[in-house]
Amino acid sequence: MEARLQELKNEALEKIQAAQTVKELTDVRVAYLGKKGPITDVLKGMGKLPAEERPKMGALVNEVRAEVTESLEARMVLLEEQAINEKLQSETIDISLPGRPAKTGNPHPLTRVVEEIEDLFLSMGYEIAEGPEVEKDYYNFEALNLPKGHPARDMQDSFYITEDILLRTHTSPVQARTMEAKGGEPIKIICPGKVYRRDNDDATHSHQFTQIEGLVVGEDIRMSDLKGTLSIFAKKMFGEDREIRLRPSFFPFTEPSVEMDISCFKCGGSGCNVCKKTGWIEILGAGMVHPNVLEMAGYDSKRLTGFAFGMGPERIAMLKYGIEDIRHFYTNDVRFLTQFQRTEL
Ligand code: FA5
Repeated sequence: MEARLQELKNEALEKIQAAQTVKELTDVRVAYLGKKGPITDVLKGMGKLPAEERPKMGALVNEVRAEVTESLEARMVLLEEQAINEKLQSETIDISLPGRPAKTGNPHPLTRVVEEIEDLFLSMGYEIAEGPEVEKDYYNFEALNLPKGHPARDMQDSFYITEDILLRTHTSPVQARTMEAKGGEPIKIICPGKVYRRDNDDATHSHQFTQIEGLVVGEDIRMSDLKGTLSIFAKKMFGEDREIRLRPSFFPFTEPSVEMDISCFKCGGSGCNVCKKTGWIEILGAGMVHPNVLEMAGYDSKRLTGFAFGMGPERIAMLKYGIEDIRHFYTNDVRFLTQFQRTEL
């Protein structure tokens, strides 16, 4: 029995050293030390030995078990370490691979143009004023010299909510509100915001669009001030070479009224598809604030005068960036939006 034990021990130690993986080693452990293994069998057979031999044999079995267990554990530490190293090697990250660029958002092109215009006027000392989009008929029309039944109301088809409340059709009511609030004091504001008209949507018209209004009221404010201001605006937005021209027009809230054209930034004035062969592009409406409007808001029109202008940033953005359809601003197609990266505006 002693010889058998010695033989089993040598066999086990040999197989332990031969095991190359954690799995193989585990199999060796189960084979030699498990419940059905040969060493356990020897233990079970001890009952047949004479009583005086049993302690000696018991000690020997324990010694063999201890030696095999110790050798198993030592080998296990080695093989586990080896397995970890192999895993680390095979899973090495190649840090020389280029990273995947993260997708970043951009401000909407229209927001950028509105902010560009705001920044320009803020740099000229204007303040930003805001007003409600759901507006009283009084501020949208009456306070702007457009009493009920005035034919010029037809120029701006309106969404009425009640007889006296409507979605504002332009940003000019903010003029009227600001003048009323200022109580006769000088004013220098721009009013950006959304407006609504019952226009049929097409490439250049939207039922909801943005406007930026400008209003300056003070002593000795003249048409030449308006022209100078609009000229700076045109050059900053469309390039230093831009010329402007003012054409007579009609708005009930300004007198005289004008429409401003800029010399075509594409052909420089010789005629092309952008300016429809005229050399000029219409940009905005403007004029000297009508004395009735000043008086209705409590201003002394003999002492103070003012100019006002109103523009549509969608049309300006379309011209500036060659966008052929106003509906692109509102359909949120990422293929359109991603063309306007931060650096391009
Ligand atoms: C006005 O709304 C005047 N309140 C502007 C004004 C202010 C004149 C102060 C004088 C003094 P008009 O209806 O022309 O004017 O509109 C101004 C601009 O809004 C137009 O030049 C155009 O750029 C834009 N616009 C008008 N209708 C639409 C529409 N349906 N879709 C997109 N833009 C529009």
